[in-house]
Amino acid sequence: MSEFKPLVFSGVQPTGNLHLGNYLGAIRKFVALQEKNDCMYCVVDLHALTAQLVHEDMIGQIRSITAAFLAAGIDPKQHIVFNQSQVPQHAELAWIFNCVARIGWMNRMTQFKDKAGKDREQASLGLYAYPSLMAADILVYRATHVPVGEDQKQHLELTRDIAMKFNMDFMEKIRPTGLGIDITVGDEPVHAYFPMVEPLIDGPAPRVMSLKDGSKKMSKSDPSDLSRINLMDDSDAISKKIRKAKTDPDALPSEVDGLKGRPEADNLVGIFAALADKTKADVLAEFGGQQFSVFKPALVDLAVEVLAPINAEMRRLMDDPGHIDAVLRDGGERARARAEKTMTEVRDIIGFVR
Ligand code: AQP
Repeated sequence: MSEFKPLVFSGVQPTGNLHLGNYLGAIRKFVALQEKNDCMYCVVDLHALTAQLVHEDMIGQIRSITAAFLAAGIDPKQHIVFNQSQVPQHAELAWIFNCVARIGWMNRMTQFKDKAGKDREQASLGLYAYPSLMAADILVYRATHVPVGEDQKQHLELTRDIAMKFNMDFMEKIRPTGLGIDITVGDEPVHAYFPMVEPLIDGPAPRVMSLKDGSKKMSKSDPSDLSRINLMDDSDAISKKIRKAKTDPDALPSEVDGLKGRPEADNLVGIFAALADKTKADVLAEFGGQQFSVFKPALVDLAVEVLAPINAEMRRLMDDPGHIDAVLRDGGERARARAEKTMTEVRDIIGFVR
């Protein structure tokens, strides 16, 4: 793609209990990527205000997401772990991107439609502008790769559109600064300041569905706690939720094709495959022809085996909030230095007086 130095960036909102979807769709990928890449992982607390302004325990939620990052295996010394509000440059760049993005682009965002619901007039302006802040989160570090679940795909396409429009609109101003690089987008040569980010969505579980409804994604904000497995759930809760998970009366098929039209069965097999680091075909080779009464207990054992150590480490870390805060402060300081470098350049490109 480009000669931009590869940099991985991703964020998680402190909006409630982290669940298996967040873990399999995002956090586990964060851990895998840190081996070969420079990575920045952010608790995006400014985003948490978009759907609900007042949070009873914002500090606790931020610490809990940070604890999940660390418990899952992210190394905050080698990489950067921080919370978004410590780096005001995110909000500054988001304002500039609000002026780059077009209303027509924002109107197409399906997550806004889902989250705003029927009473759109009552949704916050922040919820509407959320993708523009997300683009700023990524591009304020000129990050190149973003591991996310499938639900974020459209926002990353918008991030590319914003980067492209900024690059094109300011092309003549970027060139004399010597800050840009030549990239090719399609067949077009572009003198770019911002890279075209690559979403990293593939993985065994890009979209984990609700345990109560196989057509809805597993979500922190689902009112039913039985719809999700939380990283803080103990083994009894995990067992209860999997036992109560919606299924159909048929036995599991022997081939992946047989999962078509059976969203709940497909979801449970997908979760098993992701937790076991196997394919769905492997799982069906083992459980094809078996009833859920056999499959569910095996899934409970596997989920507890994978999640119990993370759960225990999260609890241990949460007992030492001073340590978590120190990690965030250190990460925030390093992130601010990087973000300020970009913003100094962006201010120069735009032509603000220093
Ligand atoms: N069900 C899911 N399957 C796979 N990946 C998922 N992610 C979220 N849900 C699933 C991924 O987790 C990362 C962090 O998500 P987030 O908290 O920043 O926002 P979200 O996507 O809005 O997650 P939730 O759980 O649905 O939260 P609420 O209910 O607050 O909106 C992202 O990479 C996301 O793709």
